[in-house]
Amino acid sequence: MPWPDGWEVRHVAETGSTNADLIALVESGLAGDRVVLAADHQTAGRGRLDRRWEAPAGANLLVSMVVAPVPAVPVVATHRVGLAALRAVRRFVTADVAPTVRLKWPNDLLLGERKLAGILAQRVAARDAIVVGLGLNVGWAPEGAAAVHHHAGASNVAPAELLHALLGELDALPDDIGSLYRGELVTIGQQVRVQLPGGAADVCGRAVEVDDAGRIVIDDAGVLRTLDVGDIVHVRSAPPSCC
Ligand code: BT5
Repeated sequence: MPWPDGWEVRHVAETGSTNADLIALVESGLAGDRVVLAADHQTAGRGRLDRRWEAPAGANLLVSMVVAPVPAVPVVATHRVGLAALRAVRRFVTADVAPTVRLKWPNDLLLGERKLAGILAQRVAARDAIVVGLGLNVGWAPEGAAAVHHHAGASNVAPAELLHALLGELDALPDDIGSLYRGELVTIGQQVRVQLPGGAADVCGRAVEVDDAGRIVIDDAGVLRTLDVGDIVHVRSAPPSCC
């Protein structure tokens, strides 16, 4: 099946990280907007904050794409990929499960309460471009995470089918995705604990909104805290103090 119009999908069997490779290609002028790099296997898949992204060879979708020029609000590039991935996944899972596929701030896809996909966006030095990488569990998930296969009914889904759907969904998104993104965020309205990088104390409270710059606003006992990075733990029942 040909890729949706205008997309150039390059494929490698194995590499360290598709994000690292695509950044190098953009830096050398060898990849522009709408170039996509997919790998069957990554030996050094990157998560955020120097964490690792794991997947056995051939099981999952491991893909990076170039967004150029950088949007006025750069984080919108990540939101678009998250929304498109969510819509693509919903096409393949059973109807009872589809509504439980949601976004978690800042960049995760959840199925129920389990992580289904993660996104890592990186600015390309000296170029007006961002590389957005997506790891989506299709055939395999680590302990405690979710994979599309387990919820896809009888038929098996290939990672390439999900990529095909994702690129189509990206093109189908409207220019302004603000309300769509917020509407799919399971985090809003929840009692949360936000773990900050660098060992700062956790922030606890109710997630009240995501602002136009993509930052999350936490109501911490009446004091609003606006955060642009962090890992969220959703705290289901609201105890007097969640930290
Ligand atoms: C992310 O980081 O969720 C971003 C992951 C981005 C991966 C893609 S794959 C294609 C492209 N090329 C790359 O090199 N990277 C991108 P973060 O929120 O930091 O989550 C990482 C954490 O999720 C790890 O520390 C593990 O605890 C967990 N994890 C690792 N592999 C996982 C998986 N397959 N499914 C669910 N959780 C996973």
